[in-house]
Amino acid sequence: NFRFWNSQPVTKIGEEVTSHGPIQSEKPKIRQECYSLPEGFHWDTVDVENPEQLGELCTLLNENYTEEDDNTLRFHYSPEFLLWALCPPDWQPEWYCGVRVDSNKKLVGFISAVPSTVKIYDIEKKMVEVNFLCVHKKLRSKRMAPVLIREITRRVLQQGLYQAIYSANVVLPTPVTSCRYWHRSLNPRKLIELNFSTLPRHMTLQRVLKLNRLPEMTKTAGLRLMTLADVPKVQDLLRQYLKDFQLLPILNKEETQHWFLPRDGIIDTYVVEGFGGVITDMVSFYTLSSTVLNHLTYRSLKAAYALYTVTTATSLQQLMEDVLIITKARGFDVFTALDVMKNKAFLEPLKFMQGDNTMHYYLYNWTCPNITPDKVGMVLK
Ligand code: YNC
Ligand code: MG
Repeated sequence: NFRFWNSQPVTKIGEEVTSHGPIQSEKPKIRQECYSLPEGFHWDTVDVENPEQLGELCTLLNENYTEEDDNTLRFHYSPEFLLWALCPPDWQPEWYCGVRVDSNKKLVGFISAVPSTVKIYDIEKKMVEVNFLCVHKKLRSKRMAPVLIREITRRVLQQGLYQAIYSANVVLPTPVTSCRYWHRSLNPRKLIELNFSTLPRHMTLQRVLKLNRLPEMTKTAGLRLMTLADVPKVQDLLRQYLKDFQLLPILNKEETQHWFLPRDGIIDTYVVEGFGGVITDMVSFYTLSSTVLNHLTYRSLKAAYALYTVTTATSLQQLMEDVLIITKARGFDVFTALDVMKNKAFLEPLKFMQGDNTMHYYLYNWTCPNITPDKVGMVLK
């Protein structure tokens, strides 16, 4: 197996790695023409600034991006969310690579890349983050994914970048790290009724509700939403805090603003302002809702996903508890975090439960020793 991946510059499964660096020469021959698609399909770059095309991308993802387990929940990507995820500073129009059906022009395949500077151990590299690889459900297992991956690679190489970072919940050659999802119930009754969580055999609903109860009020003085004026301070906090991890993003001002400045229903960042206006701590999360299918009571599930938390003056556990209180008050049903950075310190004390999914992180054309989750300072969307 891994017929495709074995042909790519990625670490082989089981390979012992002690060195750091690219796998392939940095001046590869770059093919001038697009890779060939099966008969009946053609390439079409998705113009995300065109609302109609962005809408088609939302539809493709909303109907095909979630791997169904039992057909009850599916992610709901809004156009605004996709603009946030797909258009950070220096985004390239050619990197939204779509596949359409010749006859009816329907969008049935997609892959994207956005620019990102990543530090891996001691080396900083300008590369891309690849995301939203999607093939329509009716076209699965036809080797369309490898064509999409080759084509986005070609388009990235053309721009003079030779590495990529990406994540998946499947095992491929070869994860640089594998992190677990943890979930904190904010609305346990609803999560149980939706089968998102199960009532432990020896527990009653009443006990679960009591166990998950949160204080009414937040404890951290000076906790408030980030504003535009906070961008330089948030950038500094992140740089100082992340530098000790083995995998981290290097963010300039524009990128810090893009990824952290609050956008309603998409990205939230709270900061702690101390005496004299110093920003001592920050915590950020993004919002991704799911549509609930075929349920009498509920139509959607609102989830928050932890991004970066930096503390210098506040206790990490207290800050995260405050965020749980805030997200609960704002109508979120669940708060999800990975076991990256220092998160392990608060997950169990704050009653997060380990989820079933693993997020494997991968590097393309880069090899380095495996990184443990507590040394990971980067969260991919
Ligand atoms: C996956 N998630 O192993 P082998 S994550 C990468 N990422 O190849 P076919 C994947 N590869 O084993 P299907 C993958 N899933 O022969 C499968 N593969 O070597 C590999 N799901 O292709 C698989 N989105 O077309 C096999 O499979 C080959 O029809 C089989 O399509 C797969 O965005 C997929 O989970 C995932 O839409 C498109 O199942 C489809 O099943 C689907 O026969 C639901 O493919 C949505 C979903 C994936 C989310 C993501 C990150 C993608 C990273 C891609 C790699 C980027 C490399 C770097 C490029 C730039 C380089 C520079 C410079
Ligand atoms: Mg296929």
